[in-house]
Amino acid sequence: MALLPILHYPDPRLHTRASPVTVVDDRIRQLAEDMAETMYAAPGVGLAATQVNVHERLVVIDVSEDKSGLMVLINPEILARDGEQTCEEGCLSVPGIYDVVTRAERVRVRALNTRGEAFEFDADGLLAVCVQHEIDHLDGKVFVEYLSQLKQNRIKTKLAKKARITA
Ligand code: GNR
Ligand code: NI
Repeated sequence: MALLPILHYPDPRLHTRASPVTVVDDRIRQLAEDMAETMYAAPGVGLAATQVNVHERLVVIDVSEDKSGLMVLINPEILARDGEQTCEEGCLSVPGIYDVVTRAERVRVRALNTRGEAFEFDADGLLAVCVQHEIDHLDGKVFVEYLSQLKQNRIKTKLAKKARITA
């Protein structure tokens, strides 16, 4: 078990497009465990490998109140999306910043589990938001990129300043 350091926006490594996982082996299972531990410690409801500087398509999500709903999604894909919802989002890579983003209300998702088996599920509400937010990370996209350029610049300045005094 290990806590992994989380990259903070505007770190350019957050804009890396992750590669598909080719073999689901013990290395991937260990990474998933460490990412889950890191997500719970933060605490957060999701974490993409991109955020811990591993550029492979793996995310962990748990939107339950009691850590009972851990999902590990390997090579996740959105097969269908439906409707719209607007949710106030935050991100462990953009600490202290919260703003609203409009995304699909419902998504159908296909992924591999930690045994390398394909499975599909439907998500709505916060889980749907979280799946879309995490897949964006794997594509090198951070939620603040949905905000106006003015807001993005303010967030960059604020976090760059904070990084200077905490580094
Ligand atoms: O912990 C998180 N909370 C959250 C709230 C609303 C919308 C998305 C999220 S994901 C975030 C964790 C994170 O940064 N995952 O990449
Ligand atoms: Ni995030």
